[in-house]
Amino acid sequence: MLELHQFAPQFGLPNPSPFCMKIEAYLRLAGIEYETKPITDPGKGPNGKAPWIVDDGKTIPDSRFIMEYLNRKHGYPLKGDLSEEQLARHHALRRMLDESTYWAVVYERWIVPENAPTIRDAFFSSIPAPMRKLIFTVAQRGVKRALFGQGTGRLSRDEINHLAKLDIEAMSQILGDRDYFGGEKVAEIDATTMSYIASLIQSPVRSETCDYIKTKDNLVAYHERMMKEVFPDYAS
Ligand SMILES: N[C@@H](CCC(=O)N[C@@H](CS)C(=O)NCC(=O)O)C(=O)O
Repeated sequence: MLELHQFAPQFGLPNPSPFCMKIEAYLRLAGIEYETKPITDPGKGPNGKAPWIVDDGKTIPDSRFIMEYLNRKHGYPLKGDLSEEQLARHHALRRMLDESTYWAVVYERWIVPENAPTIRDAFFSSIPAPMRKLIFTVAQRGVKRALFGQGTGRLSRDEINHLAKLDIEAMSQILGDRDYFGGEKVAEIDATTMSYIASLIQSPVRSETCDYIKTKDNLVAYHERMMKEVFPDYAS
């Protein structure tokens, strides 16, 4: 059976990582059997990041390549009757979330001083308290470096939240009054959108972006619907 290597569930979410959650959502939506293999150190994975899968003796890291692989193997199970143009729009939306919104989530969780202890005590709970602070400081330094290299780390907190709120506004406009980002039927894009929306609505930390998304009635209703449909074992 396909193995999904990912972090353990946290914060009432199937996964604290939107990259991991979207693969699990995809597998459930596509009806592909899988088992989860909990990890604590993504550094031990094939490219040092979570998630990765092992399937038919092949190890595949990176949610983008995992989805491509599963699409090829299972005949694009979530394509429905979407046109090439619709699929291209979904591609652009997915990249916005993975390459833009994601970094605002990371910044708020790991760097903002009032938020970081929540993440420290959740992600490093197995490490005794005095040691935990030290290990977290080292991990946080790595995250800071990544944020600075990517560019988000060079912005102020207000600027970061401003940009993330534009992403939220775009998502809300795109969804409109439809049930799914795929349209009338659920589609591959919904695995990604639902994961980011869940990470923000059920965020373990407070931020302007998290407060803002809760003002978008269509995204809140979508979140509640999708959690019931895809992750009834986590829906509240
Ligand atoms: N492009 C990758 C990104 C995965 C990723 O950034 N995963 C994060 C968790 S949300 C991670 O493992 N980070 C560990 C690190 O960067 O050291 C994907 O789509 O799977």
